[in-house]
Amino acid sequence: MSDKLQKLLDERGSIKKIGVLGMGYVGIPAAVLFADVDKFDLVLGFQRDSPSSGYKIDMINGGECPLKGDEPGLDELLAKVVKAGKFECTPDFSRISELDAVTLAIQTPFADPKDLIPDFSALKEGIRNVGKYLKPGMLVVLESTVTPGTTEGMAKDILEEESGLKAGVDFALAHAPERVMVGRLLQNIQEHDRIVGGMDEASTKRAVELYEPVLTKGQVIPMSATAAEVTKTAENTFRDLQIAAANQLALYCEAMGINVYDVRAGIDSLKGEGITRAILWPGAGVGGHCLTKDTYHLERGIQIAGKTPLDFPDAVDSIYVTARHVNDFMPKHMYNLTTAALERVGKKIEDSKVAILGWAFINDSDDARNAPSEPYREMLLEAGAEARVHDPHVLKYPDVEISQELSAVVQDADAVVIFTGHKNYFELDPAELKQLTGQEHPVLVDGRNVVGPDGFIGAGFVYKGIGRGDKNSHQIK
Ligand code: SAJ
Repeated sequence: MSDKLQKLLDERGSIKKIGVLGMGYVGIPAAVLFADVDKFDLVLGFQRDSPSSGYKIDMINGGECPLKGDEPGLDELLAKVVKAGKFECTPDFSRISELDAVTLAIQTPFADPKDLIPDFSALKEGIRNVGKYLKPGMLVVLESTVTPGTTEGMAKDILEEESGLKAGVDFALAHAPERVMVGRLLQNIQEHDRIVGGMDEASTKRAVELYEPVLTKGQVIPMSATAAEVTKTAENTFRDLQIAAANQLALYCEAMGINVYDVRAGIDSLKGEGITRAILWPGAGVGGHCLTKDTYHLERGIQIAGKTPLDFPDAVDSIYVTARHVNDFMPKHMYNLTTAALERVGKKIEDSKVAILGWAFINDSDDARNAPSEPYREMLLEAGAEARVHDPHVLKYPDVEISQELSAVVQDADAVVIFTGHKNYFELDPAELKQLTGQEHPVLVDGRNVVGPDGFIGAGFVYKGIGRGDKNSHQIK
C-alpha cells in the first residue's frame, strides 16, 4: 500500500464532494442517494450537453427525473436533494477538480452482438474527462460492468496519461459494480450487498468510505479491483449457466417423453443442511443486456487479466460459453417445435402465418433488448412465413411492427407462439383463441409454461411446449 496515497487521503480528510458521470439508470439513483447522505456536502451529476441527452441537465436541475418507468421513491428523492442544493447536474467537466470522489456509471454495450467485443468508447471518453481534471488524493470508481482487468488496465492507463498522476500513489482507483434492476433502482442500491474492489488497500478503504453510508440492508464486501470485476461478470455468467442447465434438461425431457416441470419439482424437493439445487426455469431463450454479454466479458478477462497460463482440459469448450450457445439455441428450438407442429396438420412453415406473443425479453416489461423472439422472427421470415407480433408493453421496436391488439395478431394465424410470460397470456381461452385463428387445428407453442396443455389439446390445438415431452406428441382431437 502506498504511504503517499494514504497521506494524501488523510490530508484531504473525509469525502465531502462527489461526482457521478453518466446520468442514466445507474448514475441518477446513485447520485441522489449520495446526495441524501448528511455527511456528503455536494454531488455533481455530469452529463454531456449532447443532442440526445443534453435535455437531462435542465430537467434534473429543475428537480425532475428524466428516467422513464416507475421507480419507487426516485422522483421525490431527486426533487428533495436538488431543492436542498445537494445535487446538481452540469456539463462542465472541469468541476471534477473540485471533488473528492468521482464514479463512472456509463454503459458498456456490445457494438455488434456478433463479435462480442464490448463498446467501451463512451466509458473511455468519461475516463478521459476524469483524467483531465484529476487532482492528487481523489478517488475514482468505475461502476459500469467491465471486462476483468479493465480497472487496473485501460482505466488506469488513461487516467495516468491524462493527469500525469500515478494510480495507487497520487489517486485511489476502484471498481464497485452496479447491481440495479429497472423498477427497483433505489432499493437495489441500498439493499444489495456492494462489492467494492480497490487496486490497493488504500483505494479499497476509500471506496468503502464512499459506499457504506448509502447502504441500508446491504453490506460492503471489499476485495481487489479485478476480483470485483470477475464477481460482477461471474454472477451473471452463473445465472446464465443455471438457465442453460434447465434448458438442456428440458430438451432431454422432450426427447424422453416426460414433463420437465415434474422433474424440476422433484429436483427442487431435495433440501436440507448444505444441500442446494438452484434449478431455474427452462424457456424460449435468454434475452436482456446482462446475461447475454457478461459471460463474454468474463471469458475475455482471462486474456486481459490473465497473469499465468490458464490450466483447463484440452479440446473442451468453456462451460460458460457452451451455456450461452444452449440458451441461444432455444429460439431455434421454438422454431423447430413450430415447424413440427405445423407438419402434423400437413402445413409448411413457408406457407404459414405465425402470431408471436411477447416481444419483451422479460415478463410484464417493455424491455426488448436482445429478446429471444427477435431471432425466432428472423427465422420465420427467412423461411418465407408471415410473422405478426403482439406485446402489451413493447409499443415500438426498430423495423418490427408490434400490435397491442391480440385478436388482430392471431386472426387467421396457423400458429400462435408464446415467447414472453406476460400475465395477459395466462388467461388465453382455448376456444376463443381457436375461433380467432379460424383454423380447424391451430398450433400453439408455449415457450414459457404459460398455458395448461390439456385445455388447448381438447379444443383441437396442436400443442408443443418447452420441456413437455409428455404432451408434445399428443393425439390431435
Ligand atoms: N430466464 C429464463 N429462466 C430463468 C430466469 C430467466 O429463461 O429461470 C430468462 C428470462 O426470460 C430473460 C433472461 O433469462 O429473457 C434474463 O432474465 P433475468 O431475470 O436474469 O433478468 P436480467 O437480464 O434483467 O438480469 C438482471 C441481472 N441484474 C443485474 O445485472 C443487476 C441479474 O444479475 C439478476 O440476477 C437478475 O436481474 C434477477 O435475478 O432479477
